[in-house]
Amino acid sequence: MNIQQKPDTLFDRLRNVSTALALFALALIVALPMAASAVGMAAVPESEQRAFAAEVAAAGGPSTDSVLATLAEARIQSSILAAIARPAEKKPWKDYRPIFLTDERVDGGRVFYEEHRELLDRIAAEYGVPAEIIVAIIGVETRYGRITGSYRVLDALSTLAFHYPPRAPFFRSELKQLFLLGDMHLAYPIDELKGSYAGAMGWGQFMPSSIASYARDGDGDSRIDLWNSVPDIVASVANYFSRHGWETGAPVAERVHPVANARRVEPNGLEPVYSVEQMEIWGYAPVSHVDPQRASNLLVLEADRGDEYWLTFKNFYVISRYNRSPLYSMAVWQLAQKIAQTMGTTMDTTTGTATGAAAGMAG
Ligand SMILES: [Ca+2]
Repeated sequence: MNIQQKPDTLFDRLRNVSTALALFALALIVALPMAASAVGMAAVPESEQRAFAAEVAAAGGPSTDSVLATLAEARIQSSILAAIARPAEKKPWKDYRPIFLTDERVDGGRVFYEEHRELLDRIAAEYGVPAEIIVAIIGVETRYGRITGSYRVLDALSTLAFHYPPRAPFFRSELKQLFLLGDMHLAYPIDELKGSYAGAMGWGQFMPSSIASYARDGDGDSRIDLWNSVPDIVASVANYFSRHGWETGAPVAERVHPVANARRVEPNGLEPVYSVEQMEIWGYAPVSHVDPQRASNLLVLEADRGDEYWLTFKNFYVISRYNRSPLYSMAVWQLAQKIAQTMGTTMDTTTGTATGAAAGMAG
């Protein structure tokens, strides 16, 4: 759910979309008659809209006619197609890190944490996910709720579902889920919802499918409001991590200084598939002690002073379920550590949890 990206799998999928396909989609939209843009979804064959609407109705959503009426309000936005066609960030870590690890964002996290301390510590204990990880996610996604997206979600999802062939099935599914969510899961009527150009919503930038699967009612009013209820937002992010397998008290990542003739590790990726013991044999001994049997993987970051080598573990992988970029995961984790530091707690890198008198964490 990066800067303005969606939660879950989207970012990774986006980065894999070829520019050629994206430009093809853009060409299609540009080729549409002006009138089509002006009147919304008119350029989509009526049969396709009707089939979609009938599918939503059959799945227990609003009636076919109601869905069609809402779709008629959707506006195709060439700016959405342009945004999604933009090549995914290929910045090296040394240029990516400064975007998120700013004093302003760290201080914003401290303010947010202090303001909602009781809630955050309670939710952290309940879900077994460190409070500063939850705070960091909200900070990276939306600057603590300040930038939640200015696109109409209906426009975003309709545009991408019906006019972006490379990812149409995914966005069609998300649009369908949006209609199925209903009033209990959305703070506003569908045609008034605002979000990212990819349709991600609220302080944690949840896609409709993530709201359906992971959103939680944190304040007990039997509704889920990811725009206005901080308890709902915090509980939902914590639940997202918990449900994706966050290991309470387990490490996230650990620096390594490889030996000169360290073996190349390939493939390497986000999934922890090599034991720490194996990595040590290959020339990557962690700086601090880690259980030799713990599963890990190697991450190499292009930093200011040359390459940085890291062993990453299951919890690093879990962060990446929010956004498939390893840079994203590292930024969230380091921001979380900095926030913990400013709170007078220290996020122990060997346990992945905050410790200290002020932490108040049960996780
Ligand atoms: Ca609620």
